[in-house]
Amino acid sequence: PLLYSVEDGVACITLNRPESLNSFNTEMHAEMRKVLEAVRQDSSVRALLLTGNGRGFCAGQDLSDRSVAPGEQAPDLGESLEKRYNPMLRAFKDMPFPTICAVNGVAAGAGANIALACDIVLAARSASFIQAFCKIGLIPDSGGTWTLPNLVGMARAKGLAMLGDKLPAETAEQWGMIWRCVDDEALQEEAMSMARHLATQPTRGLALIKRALHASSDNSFNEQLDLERDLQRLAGRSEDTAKASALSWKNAVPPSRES
Ligand code: LHQ
Repeated sequence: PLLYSVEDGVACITLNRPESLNSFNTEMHAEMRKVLEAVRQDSSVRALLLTGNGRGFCAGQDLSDRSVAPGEQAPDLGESLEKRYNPMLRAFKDMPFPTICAVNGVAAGAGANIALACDIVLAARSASFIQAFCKIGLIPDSGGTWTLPNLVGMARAKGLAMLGDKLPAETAEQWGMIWRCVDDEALQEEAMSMARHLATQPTRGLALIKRALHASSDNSFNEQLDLERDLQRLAGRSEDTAKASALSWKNAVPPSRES
């Protein structure tokens, strides 16, 4: 259910159940867990690119998978989040290098929020985002209740989460929910070239940027200044910064990575 490769410092994960719009079943979860562990362990990886095969990016949970589908037997969906989705979302969020998502088509339910948990989201012009949860009586999960208000503000987060309307990629870009939308045929190449570029950059510094930005929504301005002081201290002592100062700020520097 997944395709996985590593090339030029870029780990590429492709969701590969196109017949069900790459929705997550038990097997895909198990494989994703293994692949994310492999990505973390592979010190040659300096950027991660996530995309989907076929006409959709990901339709979220596979609703035909009876172990988690909402139905008569009232399965414990909290357990499904605890065991499967939450570890996956934490893994994406905490990767010590940039994560890029190329949203090739519709991203619905957990699929939308997995995409939005990546650092940089590029979407095909024909793609769309749907917080489909409300239509089946659920709340946005996979980090959506944190990510959405952070990205688009509370008014739009509530509208998206409570109406469940399809948001076209172009509107998502206008709202600042994603980085950019690009022509469908250019998506994979642009996403790959961005991932390759990021993989050549000072990876440790990029990981520290992520940490600081993620912490910002929980911190006051003063707390954030303290965090910037601490992280900048680490950044300033890194090999990359030392090399950059020795050469010139404009020169490309070989990146180092935290394990
Ligand atoms: C699917 C799915 C799908 C299986 C399309 N499953 N087959 C977490 C923890 C625990 C439990 C519950 O949930 C969660 C998180 C969640 O993600 S909840 C939200 C789950 N996702 C949804 O509610 C989205 C359901 N899908 C849709 O609303 C539509 O398929 C969208 C709007 C995504 C796309 O619509 P269309 O472009 O019109 O395509 P389609 O509906 O015709 O789907 C194509 C095929 O994919 C179709 O199969 P078929 O054999 O008829 O061609 C669908 O049955 C299948 N499919 N989503 N989630």
